[in-house]
Amino acid sequence: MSLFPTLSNHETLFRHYILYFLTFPLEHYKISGINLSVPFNLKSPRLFPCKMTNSAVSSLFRLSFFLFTLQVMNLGRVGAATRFYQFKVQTIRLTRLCQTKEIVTVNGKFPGPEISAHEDDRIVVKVINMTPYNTTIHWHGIKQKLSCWYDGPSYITQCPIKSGQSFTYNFTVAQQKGTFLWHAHFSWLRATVYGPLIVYPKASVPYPFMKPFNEHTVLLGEYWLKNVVELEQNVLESGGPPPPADAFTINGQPGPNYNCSSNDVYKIKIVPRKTYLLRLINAGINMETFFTIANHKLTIVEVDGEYTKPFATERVMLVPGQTMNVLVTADQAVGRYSIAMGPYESAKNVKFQNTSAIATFQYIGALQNSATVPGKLPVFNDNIAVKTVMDGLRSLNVVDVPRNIDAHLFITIGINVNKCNSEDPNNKCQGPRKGRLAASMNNISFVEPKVSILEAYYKQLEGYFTLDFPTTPEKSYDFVSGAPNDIANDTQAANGTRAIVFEYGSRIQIIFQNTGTLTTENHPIHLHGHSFYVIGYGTGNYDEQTAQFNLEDPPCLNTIGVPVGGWAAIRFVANNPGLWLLHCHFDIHQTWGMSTMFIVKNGKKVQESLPHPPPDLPKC
Ligand SMILES: [Cu+2]
Repeated sequence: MSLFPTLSNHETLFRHYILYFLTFPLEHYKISGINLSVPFNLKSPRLFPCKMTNSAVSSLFRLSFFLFTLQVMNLGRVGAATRFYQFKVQTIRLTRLCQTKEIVTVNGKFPGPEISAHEDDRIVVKVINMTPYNTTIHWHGIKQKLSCWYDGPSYITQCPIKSGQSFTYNFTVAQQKGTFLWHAHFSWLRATVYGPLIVYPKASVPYPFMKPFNEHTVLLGEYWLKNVVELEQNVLESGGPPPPADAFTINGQPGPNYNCSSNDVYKIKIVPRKTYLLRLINAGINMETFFTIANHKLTIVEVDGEYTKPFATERVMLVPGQTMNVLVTADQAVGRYSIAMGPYESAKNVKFQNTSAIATFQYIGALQNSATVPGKLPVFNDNIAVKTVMDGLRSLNVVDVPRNIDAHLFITIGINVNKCNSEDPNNKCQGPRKGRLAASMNNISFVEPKVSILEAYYKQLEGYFTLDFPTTPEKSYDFVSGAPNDIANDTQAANGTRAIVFEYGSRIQIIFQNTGTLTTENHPIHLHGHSFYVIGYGTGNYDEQTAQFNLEDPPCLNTIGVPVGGWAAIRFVANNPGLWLLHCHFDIHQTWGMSTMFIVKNGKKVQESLPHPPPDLPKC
């Protein structure tokens, strides 16, 4: 919940002054025994005594100059406001699926509260950790231009906020608008610690499509009855696969297909013949999911906070971390229609939740007890349904895709089975062939450090990470059908906390290649700090000779579902100095090591350089 209403420019400026006075050393403003640090006395004539010393005049001059500077700075952000929020991370007791259990929430809400802003606004969120766990918050899809310190992934850009501590995130949504999400970025806490982050266009700037009658945010989630932090620890310890979620949820509600849930149904009430904008957000943990509304067309108009050419479809697939705006017109007979969410599982021999979450798309005027028209989801492994939607994604306008490339990367992504080195194989090596499951990029399994890597990089501390992440896999083989050494059982990954360094402004192309080391699978790869153009994708091994690229109007995303047993090509300009995580947005794959880090060096100018760390940055 917003602590303050939207602030006008004047109010924002005044708050800046107050914040300044509250944070600047007070002794700077002691003049002739009068303490200027009390900002509310500023307008009092008694503030300026008759007898003023030289130092008093000097201090007043400095003060006036500072206030003037602030005014000038603020003029540079005409129309932008500052939105203040307070996030109390706290546990509550929640009943779902016949059981009451403790879950971690923000402000006691599940799903969490909405943050809303307009393009170019500043967002300030004080996060207070009242739980026994570590936590951080990541603002998924927000580029954090020059504010890498506030990006959020624990042990990457910051140490976690420990129990009882707080940290204030402070960033702008510069040149960004659309649907995003915020979520915890520690262990699997984001299973319940997530919420929408909606950035509206600037006042008086319309959507590039028909103005909807109303908007609704639809958060897709996965719900576990077990404590998710312990769940992650147990899975890691066992070396085996994770258990599936106990339910899918739509805005926190599983719907009537689950036990004890016939009343736990989210409803969207709609006026016949009107058109609605649904802001779909996949906040799931380990599953990609299909989404449909019975008998209604979904017209995609935005993905990952970027407008797309309108594309009408009966169903969509969202990978975890992905957002999608769709228009839906209530053009059917007055009644009740299912909103359905179900699994897309492209891996083989994997246990997964196969019961759909159901919500209701309910026309005003529908009879209370009328039957709900069922929705039709694709079968769980319908790769064609996924490709059909992907083929329909095009940027609204012709976009500026980098044509000349400074750095070509080829990154394999896949699951590994590491050899069991434990003396307790029955408990510690529950993966296939009595090995331990792992995941990797270029066959290197990311080892999470216990320090903030960004801080280590900034302070030039040695020994915490290396700069040798390879730009191509160290072994070349038939990625889709073979193992690294072409020997059926060699599926071992190397370990490391490695980064790759880019000069400021580098134009980068990455081919992500799925491997079949254990099983091929669609992986949702997410890049922090940048969006990227998805210029091509296909099945099988990437082949430069036959690959076809769209350099005119490819979609601009921050999370790409790399096709199962296939590849995807992206391009972007590394123009945001700092250290950015690239990882699979299945938490289990991230836990197993499917991550790496990009360092973008400072440019030549101040506005191309990473600022100093904030003073309240948590310590490890
Ligand atoms: Cu993955």
